[in-house]
Amino acid sequence: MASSTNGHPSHNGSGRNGNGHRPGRLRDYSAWQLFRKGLSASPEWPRTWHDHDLRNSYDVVIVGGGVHGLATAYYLATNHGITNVAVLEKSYIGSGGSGRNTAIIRSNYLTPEGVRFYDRSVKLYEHLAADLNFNVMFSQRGHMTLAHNDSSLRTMHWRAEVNKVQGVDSSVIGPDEIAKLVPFMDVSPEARYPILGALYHPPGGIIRHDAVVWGYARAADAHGVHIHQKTEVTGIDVEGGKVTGVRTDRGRISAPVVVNCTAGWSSLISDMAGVEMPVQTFPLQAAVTEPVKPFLDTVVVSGTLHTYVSQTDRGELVFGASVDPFASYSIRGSLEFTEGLGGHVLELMPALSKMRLLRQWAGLCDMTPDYSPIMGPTDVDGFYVDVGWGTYGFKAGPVSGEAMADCIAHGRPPEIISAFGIDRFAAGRLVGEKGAAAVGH
Ligand code: PYC
Repeated sequence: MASSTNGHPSHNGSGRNGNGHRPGRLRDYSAWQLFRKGLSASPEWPRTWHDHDLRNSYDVVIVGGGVHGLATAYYLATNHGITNVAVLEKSYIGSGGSGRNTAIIRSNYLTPEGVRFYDRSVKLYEHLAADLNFNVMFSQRGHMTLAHNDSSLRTMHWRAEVNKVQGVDSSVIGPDEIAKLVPFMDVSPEARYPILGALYHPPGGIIRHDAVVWGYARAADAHGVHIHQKTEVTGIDVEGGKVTGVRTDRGRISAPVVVNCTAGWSSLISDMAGVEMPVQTFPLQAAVTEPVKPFLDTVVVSGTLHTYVSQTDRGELVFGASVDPFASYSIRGSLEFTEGLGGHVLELMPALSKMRLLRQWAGLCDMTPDYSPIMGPTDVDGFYVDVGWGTYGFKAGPVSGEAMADCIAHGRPPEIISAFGIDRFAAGRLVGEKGAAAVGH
């Protein structure tokens, strides 16, 4: 059951989607029945998605089997009836950024374009479990960004005002209120980095990121989309300024529409179509502790201390930091990260000094010059991009899928992504979202 700790609505996975379609039938099972069925092939419990032979041609080929690619396929099918769609994933679905993030959902951005866009994503996430008939465990437990100095407090006020104008619940609160929400945090004026206030955003929270990927995959598959895992794109064919198909390590596919929904490899895939991207790729590391009793029911972010922390429903603390200070495609963890993280987290929450880290991981972040994504058509007819997500990609999955599907179906970007076109860099119409980053970059 999706949880809600602060009165915001959340939904479990019992409903049908907007078209009355129920992707997969699951009954209530006891733990023992679940275990038995998990180990046996049961006709009552069908495969979540299927393997297919590669067709010679599809109407739309989506490169990248993460939340963006799968959501785009799902909304193409459900909102526009376009089902002759292939999602190509070089590894397994969710193996990239969608499985390598800290699962934070929020819409307290800095620009009106950004706030509207991410707010639509929060709204879609609120109904996603019901739409997909899959429990994505969205917990709207509130999101708090701490200000430790006057300039960040000023930015928090700025964001709160922009958020309110766009109808997003977000306000600046003081140390007393912070102490009530997170009782064990050191809000004393004697702290090395005293907390002057925070931007508090009640609808923000965390989600089960794998479940979002699996839910979209199952629902897209149920609508006839072909999900091809272990299928690497090796080239994109363009003739006379028009995309004609892709080459893969399993053969060639003709397609009038190809969509780049990759993260980490977005500039390499776009290069194959001859489209240059103003993107640089940086690793972002994160870590998780052993589980402990629930004590933290808010997401806490400190830009000054380069860290953010939340507690999962299983009790683990999930920590993240800034992106690594060098461009790289490496997803190896580093000792520098762990040491820095430990020092910073303990400044905020000294009581955690005895907790043990269990694991750490890294994802790849494609950073654009203005920290906003690049979405929509390109100069190559039929070649679309949904890339450049920096550290904001996972939270944008549903709205990106919905908007990209609309863009492909109508051949032009819908209003909600019109500010994020690739032409904005040459035109100087940047959408600066650096000030809304969880931590400094
Ligand atoms: O923007 O909330 C965020 C975020 C957290 C981790 C990476 N990005």
